[in-house]
Formats: sequence, C-alpha cells, structure tokens
Amino acid sequence: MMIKIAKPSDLHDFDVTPESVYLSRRRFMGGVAGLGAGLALSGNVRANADYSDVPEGSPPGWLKEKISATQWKAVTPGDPEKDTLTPFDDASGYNNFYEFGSGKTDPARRAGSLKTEPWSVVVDGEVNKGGRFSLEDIAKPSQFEERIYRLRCVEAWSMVIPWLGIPLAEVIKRAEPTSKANYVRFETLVDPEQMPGQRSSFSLIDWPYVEGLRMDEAMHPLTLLAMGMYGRELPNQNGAPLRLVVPWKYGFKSIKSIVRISLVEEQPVNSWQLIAPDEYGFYANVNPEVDHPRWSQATERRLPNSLFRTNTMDTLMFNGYADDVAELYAGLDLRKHY
Ligand SMILES: Nc1nc2c(c(=O)[nH]1)N[C@H]1C(S)=C(S)[C@@H](COP(=O)(O)O)O[C@H]1N2
Ligand SMILES: [Mo]
Repeated sequence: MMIKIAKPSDLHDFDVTPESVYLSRRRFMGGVAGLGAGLALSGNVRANADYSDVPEGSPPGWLKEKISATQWKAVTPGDPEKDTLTPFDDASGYNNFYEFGSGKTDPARRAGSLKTEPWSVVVDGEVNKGGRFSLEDIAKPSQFEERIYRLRCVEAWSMVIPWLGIPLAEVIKRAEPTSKANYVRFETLVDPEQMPGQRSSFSLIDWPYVEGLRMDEAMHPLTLLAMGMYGRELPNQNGAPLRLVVPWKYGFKSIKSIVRISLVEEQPVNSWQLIAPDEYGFYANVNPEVDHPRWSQATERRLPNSLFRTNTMDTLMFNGYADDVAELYAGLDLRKHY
C-alpha cells in the first residue's frame, strides 16, 4: 500500500486557493520528497481554501459545521501544469445525471427540483449493524477530508475536482460486514416526481441507477463518499447530498444521490453493464490500452475545452492512481474484465 496520510504533526501550513493549488502542491511536494514519489495521497495540506468565487450554497447547519471542520487537505499530486482545478462553473454545469435527462446541461437546469433534506440512507444486507440512517448520522463520526481527484468519464472527457467527504471504508466498518460481504451495491433515489428523467419513456435505464464495487475496492482509502465539493455542499446536479467517488474508475461508477448501500455476496450488475454489456463492464477501471468498442480510450479532453483549444491529453493507467490500486488487480485480465 503506497498511501500514507501524514499525521497532523507532519503537516505544513499553506493557504490553498483554487488558483494556487498547483503552486502550493509543488512547494509541498518539494518539502516531502523524502516520502517518495508516486504517493497518491502524499500528505495533507492544512485547509485554508479560498473558494471565494464559488457561489455560496445553503447547507443544513450540521453539514456547514462538518465542512468548516475539514481540517486537512489530501492533495493528489498530478502534473502541476495540467492537473489544475476545473472551474466550478464547468464542474457544476456539464454533468451526467440521467435522472434529470441525458443532455449535459439538463442536470444543472433541472436538478433544482431534488429535495435533499431530510435524506436517509439504508445500510443493509450482509451486515450486523444495518438500518436506516440520517445523512447526518452517516457523516457525524468521521472527519471530513478534501480530496482533489481526476474524474475521467468513459466518454473521454475529464475534470479535476476537489471533493469533500469521508472514506467509504469508515461507513462500511461501522456497519460490521459479515464474512459473506464480498461486494457493495449502491442505489440512487427513485422518485419520478422529483427526477424528470425517470418520467421519460425514452430512458435506457431501468431505475434505480445501480452501481457496485468489490469489497477491497470499497475499502480502499482513495474511495470517497462525497458530501461536498469546492469547499461547499454538493450542488444537486453533482449528486447531492451523497455520492460515491472512485477516482481510478470511469465516472459512471461514481453513483449519485445514494439512498441505499447493501453489502452483498454476489457481484452486482450495474446499470450501464445491464444496458450494454459489451461496452461497459463491472470493473470499469480507466485503461488507455482497452478501447471502448466505438472509440479510443487512449486520450481524453480535459474540460473546459473549445474548438480552438481542444486540451487533449494522454489517459493514464488507472487514471494515474496505478501506484495505489494496481495491486488490487494483480492476475486479473483487464481486457476481459473491462
Ligand atoms: N445516479 C446517477 N449517478 C451517476 C450518473 C447518472 O446518470 N445517474 N452518471 C455517472 C457518470 S456517466 C459520470 S461521468 C459522473 C459525472 O459526475 P459529475 O456530473 O459530478 O461530473 O456521474 C456518474 N453518476
Ligand atoms: Mo460518465
């Protein structure tokens, strides 16, 4: 395991602003070179983020408190020139969230109708301590962390997003999985009243949107349950109030607006796999060497882009997180298990 999270005593004080993230990361990397190159979470940077040009949200009081108690930033080193933060307007304006339509701007236009408070999540299946939990109860025992991750959609565009949330592993451990818990299955809310995409008879998806992870993937320290981004709560179009973020997998694994987390014995069938099993698999690990049947996965368009600045870059194995996750797939044929 290459991940080391610095102890508070190892932390350095930095003011991190969206504009200066890569500069401070560069300074930070200089300062921790001794830890070795290639650590995805090379350490935490003191949170003093200035997201002053990000529109203010209106989180419930408990969430506001959790967000302001986010003490440490876990910065994912990337290429300092390329992996700058995607502007908030792009990350919250260009989305995939079929519950609100299949167009990229549909979610931002229509997700206002989603009521995210109160919100509860059922934790069930192969666990000793299941039940229905309020979002606050899920969040409360854990420290909020900021994670700056690349997000690579299977459609070959990508962004760099600063998420706020808690490791999924902590929620799973608290549920006390039984020895039969081999996989985790997630479900998004079904409510056609609030989600116009679920009223459409043209929709490909058999609701609810379902995703799944193998247990070791779910327990991996990079796997995050996000409740915020850019220093604020999640905008509805990004999967409020609770979404998964699995940075080494194609974006469709990162299921939004979760209402159910089930520990299960058998490998779940995820929504996109059900729709087009030849195109979308269960693993969906980012892999530049295994093309989608209809397009190459060797490169990606980093957003925002334009006709004049296509901003194309090479896609990295496991989206750049290979040092941390490749060992999970030792011996697995990644062409077969795409
Ligand atoms: N419930 C649900 N979750 C979802 C989707 C969706 O349509 N419904 N789209 C997925 C896809 S394809 C991607 S690329 C990411 C996009 O996340 P973003 O809009 O926050 O960038 O969400 C994923 N999670
Ligand atoms: Mo996607």
